[in-house]
Amino acid sequence: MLKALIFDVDGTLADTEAVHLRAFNQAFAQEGLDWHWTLAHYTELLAVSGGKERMLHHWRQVNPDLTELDGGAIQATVDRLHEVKTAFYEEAVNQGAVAFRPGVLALMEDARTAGLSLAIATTTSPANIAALLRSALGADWRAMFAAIGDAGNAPKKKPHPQVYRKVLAELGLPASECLAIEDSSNGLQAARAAGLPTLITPNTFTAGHDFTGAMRVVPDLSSVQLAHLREWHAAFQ
Ligand code: XBP
Ligand code: MG
Repeated sequence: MLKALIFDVDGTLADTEAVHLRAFNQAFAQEGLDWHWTLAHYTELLAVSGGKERMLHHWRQVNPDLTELDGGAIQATVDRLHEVKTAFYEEAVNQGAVAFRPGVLALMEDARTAGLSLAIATTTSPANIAALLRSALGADWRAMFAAIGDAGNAPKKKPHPQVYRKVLAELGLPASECLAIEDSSNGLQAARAAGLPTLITPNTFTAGHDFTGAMRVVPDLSSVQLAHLREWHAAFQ
């Protein structure tokens, strides 16, 4: 029986990646770097989950000799860039740059009314989650979620299943009684490796990903009702 919905954040709750991209480029400019990520390049870079990991990956691409630098100095630079990027992202979200994707809010409300638990499983930073969910759900957003896994408490990024395993442990439920809702191949792999049936709602950044193994792929949640999820979930077991 379906008892909990576990939502990814970036790309699933909201189309955030264009806002992340702008924030990365603003951080590079502010910190005096000549890096500038185009939309096409960023779409490729999304194969690397996590903002810090993504910047380090890019740095290694543009400077193959990076390993000769001091590891501590590299990490300090990436941490600083990420701090600046997060501030730009938060500011944009606070100014209303992103809204929930169609159907997300209605499904959350129906699930809660029916007594299901809601949870979050994301690789993104806690500050980003708070900014988005505060703007979409209001000041009391935290009380709506039984568990939140994020970059702060699950450092191994998707496709590693750590964040989903952590959320399942906090929910106290077996994976078979939960459903993950994701937008990307890395997210799908993480959820499946944790044993979770997974519904995919792709977006422009992830439309070309491989979704083999998904419970179902739908364009968005606008025509997905809780009754559908219960039916698909029961048939997938
Ligand atoms: C999303 C991400 C995140 C964001 C940036 O993946 O990879 O890294 O792009 O956020 P998912 P941070 O939706 O699978 O969780 O800069 O805070 O890492
Ligand atoms: Mg995502």
